[in-house]
Formats: sequence, structure tokens, C-alpha cells
Amino acid sequence: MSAPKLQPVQHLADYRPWPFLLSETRLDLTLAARGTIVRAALDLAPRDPDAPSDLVLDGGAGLQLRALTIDGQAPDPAHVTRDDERLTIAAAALPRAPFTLETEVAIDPEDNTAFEGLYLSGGIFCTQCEAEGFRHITFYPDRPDVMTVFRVTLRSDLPVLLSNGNPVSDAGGVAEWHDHWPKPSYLFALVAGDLVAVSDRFTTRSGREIALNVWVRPGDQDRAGFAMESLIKSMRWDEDVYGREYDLDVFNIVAVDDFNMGAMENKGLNIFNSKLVLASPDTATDTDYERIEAVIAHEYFHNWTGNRITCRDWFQLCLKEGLTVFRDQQFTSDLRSAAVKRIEDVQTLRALQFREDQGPLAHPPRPDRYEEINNFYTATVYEKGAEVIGMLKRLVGDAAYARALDLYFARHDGDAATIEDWLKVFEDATGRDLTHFKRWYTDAGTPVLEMAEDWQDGILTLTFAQSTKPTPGQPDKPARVIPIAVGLIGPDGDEVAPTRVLEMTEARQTFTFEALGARPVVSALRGFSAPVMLTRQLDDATRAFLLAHDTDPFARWEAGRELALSALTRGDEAAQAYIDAIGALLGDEAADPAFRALCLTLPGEEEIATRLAAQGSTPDPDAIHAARGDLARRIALAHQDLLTGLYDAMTVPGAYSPDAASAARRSLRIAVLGLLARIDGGERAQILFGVASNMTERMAALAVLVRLGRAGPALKVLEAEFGDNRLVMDKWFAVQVMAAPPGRAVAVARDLATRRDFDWKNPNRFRALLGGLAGNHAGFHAADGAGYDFTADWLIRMDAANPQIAARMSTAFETWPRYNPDRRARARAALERIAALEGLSRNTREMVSRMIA
Ligand code: 0A1
Ligand code: ZN
Repeated sequence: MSAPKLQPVQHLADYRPWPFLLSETRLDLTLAARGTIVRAALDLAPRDPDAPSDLVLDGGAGLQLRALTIDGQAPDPAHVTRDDERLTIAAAALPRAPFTLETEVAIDPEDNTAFEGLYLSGGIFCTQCEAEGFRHITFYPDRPDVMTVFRVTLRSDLPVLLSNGNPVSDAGGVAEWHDHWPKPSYLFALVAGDLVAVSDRFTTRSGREIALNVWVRPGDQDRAGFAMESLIKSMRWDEDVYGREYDLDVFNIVAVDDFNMGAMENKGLNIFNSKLVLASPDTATDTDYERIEAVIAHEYFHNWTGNRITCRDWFQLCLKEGLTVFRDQQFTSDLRSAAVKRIEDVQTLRALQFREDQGPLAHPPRPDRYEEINNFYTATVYEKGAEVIGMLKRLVGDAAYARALDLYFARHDGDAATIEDWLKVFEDATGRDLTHFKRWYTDAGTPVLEMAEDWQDGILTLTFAQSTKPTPGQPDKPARVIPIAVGLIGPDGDEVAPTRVLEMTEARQTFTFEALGARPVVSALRGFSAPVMLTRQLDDATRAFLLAHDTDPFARWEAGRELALSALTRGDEAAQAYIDAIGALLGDEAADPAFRALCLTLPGEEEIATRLAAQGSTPDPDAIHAARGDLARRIALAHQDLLTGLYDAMTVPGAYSPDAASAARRSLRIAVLGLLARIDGGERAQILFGVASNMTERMAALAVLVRLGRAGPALKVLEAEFGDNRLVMDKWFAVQVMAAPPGRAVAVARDLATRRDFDWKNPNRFRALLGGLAGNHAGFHAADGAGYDFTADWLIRMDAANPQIAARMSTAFETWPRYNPDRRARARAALERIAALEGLSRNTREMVSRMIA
């Protein structure tokens, strides 16, 4: 194995302002698949004319430099140097007064398979500049604290030419755009292509008329309406709830098929992965609709939390992402069911962020070092970043939160801000000292919170102890501030003490509840009031009592979850308690069907493995798979009649509508279908696949059929119908691998990878196959290491084309240290094989070396 190449590490502590001021950027692009010409003019001035500084611009080997002038003159070539990543003009060659730097470079979008910078996706020119993509377009101070106004001229024969801001002119293949809001380069975007728009208008609360467009490929217009509706709802909501109004004359959204992430908040020109724009009942599922609505909102909300107020440096990424995720979560709770949304968010947090926090990739929401920033668009920065804001809001209260946010917008509009700035507005708005609370931003790891109860003379004493395991680079974990929402339920099922938020600040702390008649049952961590792992001694009967009576929907669901996990990890008696409790819930017609569906869905295999690992045992993927199947079968046998009744009762009559109430009924019906399939051999699924006209039910039925090994005909039907629809075919690829019996998963994946339509350079298609395998817990962790080897082979191949995708997908391995020695050895060997590769990208190298450190 060759020695790993040393890589430069970026440190938060090294932040320095850029030594120049940039007052305007003018770009002129002549677009071509190869040889796009980019002319850039930058109006610069030294920040301190008495302290001359070299002018260092980001921009690598991919930029073919054709001309460079300062105030119209070419500098002495001896003063201009280039390396792999930047261009430097010596201070000696620079005026002490304001000057204009002009460059001309050529780039080849057609060769850009990394989808970073300017690239071509199905004939559409588009850009992705966050985090550091702009440097692949031209030489520039590509850092978020350098903000300026942009004037952009686009030259191309393509009919639609878009950039940020407002249109100035569009005639004869030349379009001009002006964005008067100063912005950093990562928010720059352009799009050029043969596109059509679904258009609408929005009148802001101050009476300004905004033109709205969702741009798609011709033929896709009839699937863009829901995205437009979602945009309008988002604009209204941000005015109503946060008082934030839109600030340009136009708002454009463009859907492209090749996109590394979900979507991007470029100023006035959001670019989306087409799977988060296009939806029709026959192609998209309820989950797709809900996600489209949330991501459209997320990107729109960034206009204030991200664009008007951006980040000083990339260490502050969670400043914009945590807050914007928090806002989109609030939006979805307001539009749909708040209870269901909270439970879904906790599920996501546990599945992705707790997993990350437990393993070698753990990092704080605000990291203080990185090698490749693209590796930090993580569940910790996004989802935990949002949880931290939720805790802050819980601690200060809703009114103070609203005051703090008003102050944040007033004080920092136009700034590139930091987490310190953010916390300061809360301190100033509330008078609180948040020094201790700040640990949530700087410390990694999920605290374990142990709760013990004592009951004496009508007084209930709760003692909490918190501890956090060491994480990479952070051996010591001081206590944190933890808001613990607690309510008390009397023996008859009535609430005897409403929710109270206990504020824990020490490693160990006691709280008392006095003047109680009879010993109550404690409903703890209501609403999941902090991202911690709560442990308490509780018997199954009390959990069943909470599942039946808790008034807090999260805590109620959690009681069922704990019962299920206990059934799955502790054997027969626990299983019976769970099966009985589920029976009671199935008959509870007052409960929201979506809530019942969530309670009915057994914890996933990955979640069970995580629980076992947290308890100190070694998860056995095959045993987990078998135990889960077994429990599902027992539930189905025990409650066959109730389930059959529910399956019929939850039919949604009439034409498909993606609204929350209809989706809720479908979700319960689907959960029931999954259980009944354990005893009906898949008959119902077979029938449902045949009669359903919406993709939600068809995909649910298909997943059941794949699991039972009888999906052949259904897969053929779907392929015949949708072979030319990429988004449906992505699902078709994914379900076959994800739901495959574990022993077959790798073989299925290997087979699918040989198909002509396995267009692996398309990130969605790659994720469908490789992500599908990673999502098949026992399949990926196959004892013979075939899952590891197959994944490593593809990561190596992908790394050469698209390092971001390879690096993200490498997280399939992040849990490897928790398995048995044999699996560990095989996983490690696969990771070492990747690490040994000559020419591996910085992205993947950083990920792999953190995982095997
Ligand atoms: N800011 C976007 C996410 C995003 C990040 C990086 C990207 O390319 C590397 C693309 C998009 C968001 O939060 O939606
Ligand atoms: Zn975001």
C-alpha cells in the first residue's frame, strides 16, 4: 500500500478576512459544450492600501487561461503564478487604488462528470457552485464572505437563458441579468436550454408582483404543477410566520436530471434534482409529494436564511442549513400533521444522525476542521443543526424565539455571519447566557440520558444522569444543557401534570414533583425535546400503558417503539406484550391513520442493529432480519381479522390526491398490507399492484412482491409502461435491491448493473442501485463480504467520474466497527483497497481515512 498523500486541513481558527474588497462582478459567457468562453471583470480594491497583499484567486487546472489584464494592461508574467488550485498575482503588480481585473478562460462543460461548476445535463447547461464550484468556472475569490453584485451576459442559441436576479434584456441569443443583492459566488447560477415553463404569479404582502416559473423539459409540464403550488404556499408561509417577503421581480426553478444533491438555493434561480420537482399520481408516491413540498420550501426559505444572511466561512454551514431545515420542518407541520411530522423527523435523525454520531465519522454541527467541505453536508450539520434550534426555542419560549429571529434579520441582513452572531441575538433578545448551550454546536456525540424515579409521600423525584462517549478528536465530553419535557399520567390514564420543561445543566441532576395523590407514570422527553438517547427502567406493561394513554403523540409512539425493540431484542414474553398493545392500537379509531401506520411499522433492521450496538452487543444482520420477519408474522396471525378489516376500511375512494388525509389512509393501508403479506403469500399485494392507478400503492405492492420473490411479472409491467421515465425506473432499480431477500441482494445488484439503462454516471441511478444495496442491511453486510466488495468496486469507479457522489456513498461503510471480527476484517479490507488507490479524490480519501483511522 502506498503512503497516503498528505492533505491540507482547513481550520476554523485560521479564518482571516479577504484582503481585497470586491464591488462588482461582470460575467460574459459564450456557451458551448466544449470551449465555453468565460470573460470575467472584477472591480477590486485593496482592503488596506498600506498593507499590500498578493491577489490569490481560486481556480484550478481545468481553466484554460486565455487573457488576464489589470486595468486593461497585461501584468509582467513573472508576477503571475499558477498551481493546481489557484492563481496568484504578486502585490508588486497591483495598484494601491481600486482596479479592474479582467480574465478570459475556456472550459469544457461536456467533460464535467463531477457536476460541480458548469456542466451539461441532457442538453441543458446548468451550474452547481456550492460549496466551491464557482472556481471551476472562472478565477475568483470563491469563499462565502466575499459578496458582490453580479451582472451576467449569456450568449447561446438555446431558447431559454437564465441567471440570478432580474432580467435586463433577452434578444437574439444574448440575455443579460442583473442581481443587485450582493451575494457570494456559491449562489451564482446559470441555466441555458430548451425548456418550457409552468408559470404563475405571486403578490407579496406589500403588493409587489412576482413572476414565478418552474422550468422543465418539453413534455414534463403536466408534472410541474405541484411544485408550483408548493412554491406559492412557501412564499405565503414565510410572510405569515417569519415576516419574510421575496425581494426580486422573478423567481425561477429549474429541474435537471443530473444533480449531486437534492436542490440548490441560488439567488432567484433555484436548481433542482428533477425527482424533487416532477410529480404526477401515476409516477410519484405520497412520500415524493411530501418531499417535493418540503424541499421547494427549504430552498425558498434559504432566500432569507442563507442568501440575505449567509455564512462567513464553511465551518458555519449549519447556520444556514440547521435554521432552514428547522423552518421547513415547521412549514410541513403547519401544512400537514405536526405529530406525524415530528415522529418522521425523529426517525430520520436516528437513522442518519445517531448512526453518524456513533461511528468514525462523528463531528459537531459546527466542525472546526475539514479537508473537503463537500463531505460535511451531513445529517449532523442539517438535521442535528435543526434540533439544536428546536432546543433553543424550547428553552427561551415561542415569543422570545420570534423576537430573536426578528433581531437576527434586522441585525445581520446582508452579512456573512457566524454561529456566535446567531447565539448573540438570542442572548440580546432574552438576557440569557448561552455559553454553556453553545456546546451543542461545538461538541460531537449523542448524549445518553439515564432517568431514575423515586416515589415517597406523594413526592416524585426524577434523577437524570447524562454522559457522552468520546468521538474522534474529542475524548472529553462535558455536560450539556438538556431541555427535558416531562408530563405525568395518573393511574387511570388522565394527565395529572401537564408538560413541564426541566432544564438540565449538570452531569447529574434531580427534579421533584410534589403534592401528587397516587404514583403517576412519567411521560419523558415529550416531543423528543432534545436529541439524546433516553434510557430508563420501565416494564413492558407501563410502556403499553403509555402507548394507550400518553397525550403527547411523540411519547406515545415512542412507548410503542420501545416495546417493539424490546420484543425484537429480548424474546418471547416481550413480543407478546407488544402484540397485545398493537391490537389495542389497531382498534383505536380515534387515532390518526398516519399515526397508527407509524406505530404499526416495525423498527428497521438498521435501527435494531444500532440499538443492539448501543447496548454493547454485536448485531448479527441475518438474525435481525429473521427476528423482524418473525415478529411481523406473529402480529399478522394474532390480529388477522382486525388487519383485514382495516385494509378494506382504509381504501381511499375517488381520484388520487396527495393531500395529507388521503396519504395518511394510504400509509395505514400499506403498513397493514406489509403485515398481511406475511401470511397471505402476497395475494393482496398482487391484486393491489394490478388495480392501483397511483404509484404510492403500486410501489408498496411491488416491494412486498420483491420481498416474497414473486415480483417478476410486476417488474415487467412497470418497465413496459415506464421504461423511458427515469424517475420511475430509479424506483424500479432501487426496490429490487432494497427489498431483495438478503441472500440475493448482491446478485440482483450485480445483474442490474449490467443493464444498458444502468446509466451509472447519473447520480440518481447510481444511488438507486448502490443506495438500495446499502439500505438492505443484511444484504450489504452479507457474511462473505460480497456487499462490501461490490460497493467498493463501484465507489472506485465512481470516484474517477464524480468524487462527491463516491464520497457520500462511502458512508454505507460508516458502521463497520460494530460488526463481528470477520465482517470487520472484510469491510476494512474493502476500505483499504479504496484508500490504496493512486489518484483517489480528496473527497473519498478524506472519508475513507476517517473511517479506518
Ligand atoms: N444548499 C443546498 C444543498 C446543496 C449543497 C451542495 C451541493 O453541491 C455540492 C448542492 C446542494 C441545500 O441545502 O438545499
Ligand atoms: Zn439547505
